[in-house]
Amino acid sequence: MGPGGAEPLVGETERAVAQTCGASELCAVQDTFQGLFGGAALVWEVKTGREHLKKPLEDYMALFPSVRILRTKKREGLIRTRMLGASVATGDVITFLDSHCEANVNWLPPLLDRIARNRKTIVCPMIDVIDHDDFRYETQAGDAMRGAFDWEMYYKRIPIPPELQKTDPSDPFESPVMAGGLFAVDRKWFWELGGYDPGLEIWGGEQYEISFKVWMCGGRMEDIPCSRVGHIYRKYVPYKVPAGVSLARNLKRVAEVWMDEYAEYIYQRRPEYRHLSAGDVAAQKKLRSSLNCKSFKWFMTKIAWDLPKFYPPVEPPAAAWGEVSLEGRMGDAGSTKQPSQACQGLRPLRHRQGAFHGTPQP
Ligand SMILES: [Mn+2]
Repeated sequence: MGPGGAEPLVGETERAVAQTCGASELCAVQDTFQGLFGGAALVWEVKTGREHLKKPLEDYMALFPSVRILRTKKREGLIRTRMLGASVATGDVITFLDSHCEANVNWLPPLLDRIARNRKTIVCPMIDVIDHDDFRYETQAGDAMRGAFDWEMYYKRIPIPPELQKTDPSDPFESPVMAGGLFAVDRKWFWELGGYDPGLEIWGGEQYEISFKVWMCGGRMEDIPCSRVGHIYRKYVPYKVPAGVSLARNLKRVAEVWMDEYAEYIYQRRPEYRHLSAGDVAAQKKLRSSLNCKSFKWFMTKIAWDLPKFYPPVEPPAAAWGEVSLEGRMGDAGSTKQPSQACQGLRPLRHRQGAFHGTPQP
């Protein structure tokens, strides 16, 4: 595993981003930040008009000899940019973070521990909320919840069902899909899984792709309550998406490669996806077959079995609707116990106060 010394380094580099960009522009840095243990790399996409990401950044990073700055030659989007960072990584474990994160105290060892026990486990830290406007830090509503999606492929969070609840709420728990792009993975396992689908453009759908893939192809995924990373949920997306690129295309790629007959449930809700071109997915399908991956039905039956209770693929008839107390459940989850003393050394970075209001953005 990577040296523990990498942890403060990553914290510093993230703070460096804040310093470099100035408080008001921290969230304007879209480019992907990669923490690579046994060294760290910052991967920057080509940008114009962001002078603070040029020489000032190079000068600051010179203070951290193990950090390499890579720059893409053209706009690649976060997915291929992450792959570039991963391709130069040499450590046993790769950790991906967004560029607008602040790692909390002792966030790394609880992740590495789970990978050391089972190298095919992808692990996600708990994502805390850093407010877009004043940087205050707090847990998400409900804190520990499972990652899920509805059948338009919007990311959702659902309560941990009693069957999967641990006696100690600080214990890792299984999650069907990750929230975004904050995770650690055994480097070789990441590449055995083919990394991300390089045909995905800019942003969107990649968290489903990697999640379905790891579950269906012999691995597993966990959220780790003792590992906490703050993330700025932005109010707006501070970059432009090139013409002709759409989230729909990415989602259709993921559906076509991984979701089997369940893709139909998406097309029923989003008919415009049905005839959209997803590009060439032959290589991805071949990967799926060469890894001998299980079916999406298996995923829905064994891993995300609780998801249809909240987001049924086939809407129940009107008689079965009514007040199905999702709100009540959310309220219950809002009072979720905090991680116990088992999370040694875990302290909030800053005083937690106030409530988060805002529309989460990538
Ligand atoms: Mn983000």
